[in-house]
Amino acid sequence: GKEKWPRGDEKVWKDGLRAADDDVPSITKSIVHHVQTSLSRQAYNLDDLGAYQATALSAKDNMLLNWNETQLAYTRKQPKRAYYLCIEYLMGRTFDNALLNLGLKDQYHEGVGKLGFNLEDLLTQERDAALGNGGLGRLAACYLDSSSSQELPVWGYSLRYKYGIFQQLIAPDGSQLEAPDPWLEHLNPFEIPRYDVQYEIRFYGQAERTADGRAVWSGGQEVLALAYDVMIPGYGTKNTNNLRLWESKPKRGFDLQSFNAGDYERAVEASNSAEAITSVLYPNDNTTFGKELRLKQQYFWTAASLADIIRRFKSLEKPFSALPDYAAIQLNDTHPTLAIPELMRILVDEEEVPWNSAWDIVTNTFFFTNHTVLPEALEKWPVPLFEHLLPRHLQIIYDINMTFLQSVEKKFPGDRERLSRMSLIEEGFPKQIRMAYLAIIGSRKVNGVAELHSQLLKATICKDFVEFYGISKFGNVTNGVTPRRWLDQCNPGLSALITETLKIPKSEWLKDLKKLEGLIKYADDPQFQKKWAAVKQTNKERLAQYVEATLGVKVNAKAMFDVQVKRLHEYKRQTLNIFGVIHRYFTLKAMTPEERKKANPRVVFFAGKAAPGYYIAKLVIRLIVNVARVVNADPDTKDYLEVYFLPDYSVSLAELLVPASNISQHISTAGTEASGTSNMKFCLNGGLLVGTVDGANIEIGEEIGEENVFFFGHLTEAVEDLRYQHTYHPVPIEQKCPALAHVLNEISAGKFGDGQTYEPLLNTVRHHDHYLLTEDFQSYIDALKLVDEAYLNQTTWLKKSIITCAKMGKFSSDRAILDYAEEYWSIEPLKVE
Ligand code: Z15
Repeated sequence: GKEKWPRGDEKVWKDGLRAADDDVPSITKSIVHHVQTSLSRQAYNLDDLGAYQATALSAKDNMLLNWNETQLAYTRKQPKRAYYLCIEYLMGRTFDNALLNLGLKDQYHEGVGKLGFNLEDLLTQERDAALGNGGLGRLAACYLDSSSSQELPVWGYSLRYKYGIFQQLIAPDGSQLEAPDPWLEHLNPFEIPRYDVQYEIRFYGQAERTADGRAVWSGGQEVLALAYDVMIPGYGTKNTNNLRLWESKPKRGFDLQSFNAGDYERAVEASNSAEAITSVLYPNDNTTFGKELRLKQQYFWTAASLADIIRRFKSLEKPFSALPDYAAIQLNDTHPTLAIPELMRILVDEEEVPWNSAWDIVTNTFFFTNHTVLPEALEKWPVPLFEHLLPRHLQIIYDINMTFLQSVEKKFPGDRERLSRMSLIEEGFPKQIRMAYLAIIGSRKVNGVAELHSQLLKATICKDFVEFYGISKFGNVTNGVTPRRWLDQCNPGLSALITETLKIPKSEWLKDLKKLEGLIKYADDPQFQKKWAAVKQTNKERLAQYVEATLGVKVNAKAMFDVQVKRLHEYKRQTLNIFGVIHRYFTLKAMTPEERKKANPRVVFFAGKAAPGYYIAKLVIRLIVNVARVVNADPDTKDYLEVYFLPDYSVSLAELLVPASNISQHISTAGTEASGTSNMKFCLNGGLLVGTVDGANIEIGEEIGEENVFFFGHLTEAVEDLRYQHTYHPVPIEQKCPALAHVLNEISAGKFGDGQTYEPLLNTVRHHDHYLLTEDFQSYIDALKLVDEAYLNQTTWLKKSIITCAKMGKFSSDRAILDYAEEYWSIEPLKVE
């Protein structure tokens, strides 16, 4: 029979239970306690870092109480849960968000003050948790915030990288340098190691087939996965979900043979190889990188996560056929696709479920989101590499493929072309496994991340699969962002103004963002406009202060702030922006001082990291830095144009930039940016959008009205044909776009430092022009001219800004996560009382 819990005297247990420290005296007591015990320090000599750690530990205690209650409620009520598998979580800082969500910010402010510290200073002691590259990882972070806030039972699973995204340094010549990000070098107050949650993960070895399509996988290397939990508090609720991160460890008694043979060094090396798995985040965004260690990361993570999910399911004592009633597993991009053959392996080899029943369970448990249609980002793994590392999984994939192709043959008899198009194995030397196809056929449903992207998916990558399965397997969930971090926290001035104007508590509109529409009726109100403008001005000055403190330069905060911040990538076309800046510079130079006085002063900010091996992207950074050097030093234009490249873009830097923009640029070649999410953040903070008709820009335009957006450029439908023209009937750039030709020639001629340096970059535009700069440059310049004219009239500008913010309700990640919960995972909110 079952043991009785708790053991011992129940009353003694009950007496030991703590309540949350939510009044100021209890908070200060708990902080002092942590200074003395957890940190083993004392009041004298305590610096900001120590004070931050003790204060964060005290806040963590409060979160833990909620976490415990949430998990207990899940265990007791056994709801269906969703698991969000994402290889990146770009969390940023936790502390401020935790205080906001716990509703304890004021109390902590006061308590910390009593101890002689300033809470705002302590908040900046925290290092960003930067376990992600860009949009994909930040989206996952927003979705966790919304899951807890909407009281949905969702857990995240990922890897606990020892080093997050590299720190970016800019050398004097403008080159990007990369330094490691040792974010764990101090205590991380927000993680809980779970030494009782460990799994053995195997690599390499042999797979020997037994009866009924089963097999035994043995030998090879075994490592341990150790769980670390990160609490995800919800806003205005007790619900606190979990993000479980795996760390790789050598197995105890690891390579005992080498120890016995007296080869101590070899054994230690092997332990290093185990620890290497979760050592570093791969710094590539929107491109693949076929390294064995990356495949090892993917398997290590999905195998540990599945072992954990299956262990939890087994404790319910239900038949495996009920798995889809208790678990939905979201595959975020193809990186966790190995979970599909891994679940087949567990069910068939270990649990002795017949193959067909196992496949039925699998295809009702997984869901797949695609985040890009760029061909270079579609994952394929060479069969020889894969077979060496995961021999049993290759057999399973071959078996899945065979059964699948038989059913295709049945539906489309004799269509050999179709079979080879749809096969999980791409023929060639070597053969490659198409991970996206495996994710599609192994999932219940598939979705894209904005309307246009989901349409393109159905028309391209998924076309054959739509014909095979029918359209209803393929859907769309437009991305969203959390208004807690991306409005209330990063822009407290605007948040307060909104609350005061709507005359409802902020907790209401922050959880029901459509309520922002209540601002529309004030869009013309001069008093309100004045306050709105004042908030923006304060935010611009805050950014200017940061730039002065970090770069040592004074920024003209009266000028329009024009921002493009995102990963450096050719398809995102930071080149278009910097060429536009050069064009503007030449135009200003050619004016008389009198004419110049009528110009709209502008400060252009760039920030973003380039993948360390992405040569062209790094050249773009170099060009921006050197253009900035020349332009900012020119007394003729100084009052009208400044350019800055802010190094080491991060979530925390975004929190300063987003509230300070007058306009932001989202100018990808049409059809290339699946969604974009920073576009949503800028608009939510009343910045206007300059963009192409691409990704979520389109839906933003639909919501806020096209008259409030500066759209330009060719449409997706035109792109294919234009590229064809460029390849087969090229027209010299001087003829096609003289303004752009002039810019390129001046760069070549050495106007911004040695012209030779930039030739490889300039040639991408002169030849092929895959991203169609020559086609869009003139309309881009025209759009920026319209921006200048519109900005001259501050009354109409402010109206646009207010309406933009007011109509962003759709883009809350609460809406997005509820969409996943209802239309995909079939999970329901479970309120923790
Ligand atoms: C990434 O950040 C995105 C897609 C990817 O396939 C990879 Cl590997 C990384 C981005 C998209 O580029 C962006 O358009 C989208 O908003 C974001 O994912 C979140 O869906």
